[in-house]
Amino acid sequence: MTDFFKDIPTITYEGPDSTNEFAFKHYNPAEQLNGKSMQDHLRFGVAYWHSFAWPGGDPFGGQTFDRPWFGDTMDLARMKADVAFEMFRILGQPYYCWHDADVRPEGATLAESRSRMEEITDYLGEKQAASGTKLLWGTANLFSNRRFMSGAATNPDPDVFAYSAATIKYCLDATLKLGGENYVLWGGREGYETLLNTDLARERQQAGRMLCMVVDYAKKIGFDGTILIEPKPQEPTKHQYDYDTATVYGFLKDFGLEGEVKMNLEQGHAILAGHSFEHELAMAASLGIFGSIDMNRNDYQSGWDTDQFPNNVPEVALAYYEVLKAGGFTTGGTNFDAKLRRQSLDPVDLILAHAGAFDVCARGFKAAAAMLADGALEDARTARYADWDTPANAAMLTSSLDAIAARVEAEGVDPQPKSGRQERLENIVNRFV
Ligand code: XUL
Ligand code: CO
Repeated sequence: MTDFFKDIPTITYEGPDSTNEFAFKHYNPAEQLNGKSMQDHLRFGVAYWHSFAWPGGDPFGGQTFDRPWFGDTMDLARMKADVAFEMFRILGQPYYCWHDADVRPEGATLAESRSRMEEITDYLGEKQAASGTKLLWGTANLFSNRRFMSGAATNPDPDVFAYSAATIKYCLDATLKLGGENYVLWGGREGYETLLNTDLARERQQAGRMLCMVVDYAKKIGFDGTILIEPKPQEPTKHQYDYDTATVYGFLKDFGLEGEVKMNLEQGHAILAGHSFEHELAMAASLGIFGSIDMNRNDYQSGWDTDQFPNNVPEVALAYYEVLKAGGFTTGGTNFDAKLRRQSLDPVDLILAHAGAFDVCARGFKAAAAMLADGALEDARTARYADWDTPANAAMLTSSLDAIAARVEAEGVDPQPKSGRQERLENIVNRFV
């Protein structure tokens, strides 16, 4: 036991009328909806990195957080784990996620980094078993150390490719050992700063081969979780290859991996790509590659990846609407890849940021489920395309330009514009949020 969160009570559900700061008002983990508990629908996960490894820096200043476990010894890594699992107990969320670099200090050599990973995952495994908290996903940090400054798999230096492969291998081993339900690849440095020094075709090939080897190795060791790619258009690189869902799908198709790899979609990354979050979710679902979400938002004015906790129920509702239409989560979940603002110094800020985010998501999720059950939106969408259901119209898609042209003239086809009814549909959404 540490005393980091001393005097902070366990957060439980008290209902929408509660004014207790330390209570859920909307997230009742046990509440049943469509035959499943809210806990099982939402599958909340806490990100180790922003909550326990991030010092509060920004481009103009360093550490603001004073955390007793900051440092690079294994004893401090164990203290960090103790505090993390104390927060998990207070919040009661079912999952957490890590990068290797978050949970233990890097060693002087790859072998030492790997053996430290084995040591800390023994400890994390004991803590998981004692608490019931599970690993939603593991991932390798292939972007912080200066060796990765020119990329990991896409690096011009084959030694960095090799180092990256070896790092992913031990991170996959660690994820399997801890029963992780997914493995994530976010290509933070897989991109370029300037085309003047970049061979795009070669780098894309290297990234594709690395991903094939990841999929092969996961199968070899019997990892039956989902391999996920997390797209982001830029930042830290000027251009990142995993730009958005549609771009990643083209990449997966090229390497024959579209049936092997799914997407971990992040709200803030969707915004950076010039999309809405629901666009990315709907696109992934339509391509059969929806996997999991990072539910952290960006500030719409600052234009960079601010990783804030969600607080906009209508936005979250539209996101979960797409998640529900895709059939909900299987191995995926709702990870909060979210960090406090650097002025939010207190331990209690960390707890209540998450508790509030759980409530925002629960409200959004319930609104989404109600919109889907109501059916008015889906009925309107179906009606909009109904003319395609007639045999003559459906046959057009396997016809030819000249045959269609002949029919247009013979039948005097004369399209009559119809309203898209956008405001009426937005009014329907407003009934639920
Ligand atoms: C970076 C980001 C990462 C990934 C995991 O923007 O979202 O934290 O989620 O590497
Ligand atoms: Co993320």
